[in-house]
Amino acid sequence: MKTRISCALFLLLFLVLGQAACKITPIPPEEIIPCNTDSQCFSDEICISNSCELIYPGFVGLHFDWATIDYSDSNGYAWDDTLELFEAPDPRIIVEVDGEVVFESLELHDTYDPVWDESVLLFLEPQSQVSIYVVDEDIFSSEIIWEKHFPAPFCTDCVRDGSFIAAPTSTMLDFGFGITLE
Ligand SMILES: [Ca+2]
Ligand SMILES: [Ca+2]
Repeated sequence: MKTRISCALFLLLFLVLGQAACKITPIPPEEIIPCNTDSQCFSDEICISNSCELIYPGFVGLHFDWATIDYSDSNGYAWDDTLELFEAPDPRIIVEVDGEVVFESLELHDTYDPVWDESVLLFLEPQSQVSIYVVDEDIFSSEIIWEKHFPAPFCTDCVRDGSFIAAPTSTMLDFGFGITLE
């Protein structure tokens, strides 16, 4: 009989203390900040399934469609001389991440309106530095038609929009170039 009372008291004490302990240290619910658009997230985040997620580290796809190149280089001369047979450039795209070449497109020959239709998938960290070049490949060297060095984190606005608008330069008149989050 005495044992039963002791057990009952112990059980009661356990329940009371347990409840008290639960009240003292409640488990906080996981904080979820819902979103409907990217603008509700921080600049390095994107809204996915109503949740703000960090963009990097992550995969980004670059798609190079086409370009329109001016008839002359930055000095006003033809891209190639008679040694190359044709004056039009021989454009190729090169992508570097942290100074290392990670992608080279096909070299197209003698065209001011190249169409590459090529893609590359990059795994980028928040601090990754990306550079993109369009070069005219010559027999012994190459010359830069267009270049852009993106500060880290890589083009978060482009990733959100799924596009990149290249400002025209004197040598590169237009550039059809897409950026997508993969
Ligand atoms: Ca050249
Ligand atoms: Ca040429």
